[in-house]
Amino acid sequence: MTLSAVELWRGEIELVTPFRTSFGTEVSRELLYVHAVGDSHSGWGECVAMVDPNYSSEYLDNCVQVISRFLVPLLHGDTSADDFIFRAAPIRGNYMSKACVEAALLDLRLREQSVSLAKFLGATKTRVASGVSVGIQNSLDDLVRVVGEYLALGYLRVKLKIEPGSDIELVKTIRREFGDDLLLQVDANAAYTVADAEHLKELDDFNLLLIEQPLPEDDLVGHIKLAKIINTPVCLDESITSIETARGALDLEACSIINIKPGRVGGYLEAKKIHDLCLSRGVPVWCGGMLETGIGRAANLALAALPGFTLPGDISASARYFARDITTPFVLVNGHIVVPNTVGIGIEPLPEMLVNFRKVETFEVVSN
Ligand code: NPQ
Ligand code: MG
Repeated sequence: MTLSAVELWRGEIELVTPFRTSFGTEVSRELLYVHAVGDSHSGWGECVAMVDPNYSSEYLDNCVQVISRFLVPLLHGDTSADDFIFRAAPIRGNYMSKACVEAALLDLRLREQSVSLAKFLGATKTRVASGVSVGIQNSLDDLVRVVGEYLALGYLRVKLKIEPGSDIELVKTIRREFGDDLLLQVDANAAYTVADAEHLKELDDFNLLLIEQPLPEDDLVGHIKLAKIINTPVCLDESITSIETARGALDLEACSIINIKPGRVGGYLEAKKIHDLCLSRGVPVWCGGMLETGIGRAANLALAALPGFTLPGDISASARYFARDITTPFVLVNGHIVVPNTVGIGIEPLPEMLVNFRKVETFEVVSN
């Protein structure tokens, strides 16, 4: 029951279709995995950072540095995920780096104890309702076609990426084409300012579930003002990095819904705390996505199976993003994805996929 080494693995998987958001277009997913190797088991964690610091200030090369220089040295043979998070507290920010080390350690420790991550976190569901995040398209016709294809596959909720100049018209068109019963929401990835409040108020006519992160991540005051002006519920993504920022945003009514992403808040333990806070206050939460491969997707499913996750999230089937996932692919069954219930995160990289990846670092871990 000892952690003996930590390996960092890197690679890349092409996306089935380019993904455009207000901050850029991605055609492939560059990946970083942490592999926590023990004497009897091993665990995997996926880093959600991107190559460039566009979604947030974190980026992959920096995560490799932070993990190597500051996080791996905190680990000993018997370190638990809790111990790790406690010891990592003096390292500021760097949520995505902490989260993937924590995830690998959790997977390892839960395998040693023969417990699933879902059970450990307190899951109450065996399957999770699946939504899809639709990138900005070249035309309204393309958007209608793409949304129609996802609905035909069974996705239960649609999220449209928006940006200034490409917003009200998209929502109006999708509502007209697919009707009032479609669960529909939008995500701006921080592309607006509070001066756009009256414009965003035009979304009020379309009965959206929510508008996600309309303003910059540090503009909490702007979100407070906006939330008073528009009727569409404001949901925060990038702004929420911890239980403290979550509590503050809710207390100040900057948002009424939270998108929980374990990578963005420093791990699954923090994500559970935010879930528990929101559940106690009757605030709906849903699980976001960062174009994870099967490793991150499996762990997110365990989290999204908690009782407070009452809105369909961005955990789509593997095929939404990848022709070949690093793991056995996750598939949609009647608009849902089954939560893994075997030990740890319940899945591991396929050897035939891992051969296309590079082990870039190996760190020996001292016994105690
Ligand atoms: C969001 N994700 O909710 C994000 C942001 C995002 C599923 O909409 C490569 C890697 C490209 C991660 C683009 C979804 C990405 C990415 C967007 C994350 O805001
Ligand atoms: Mg978002």
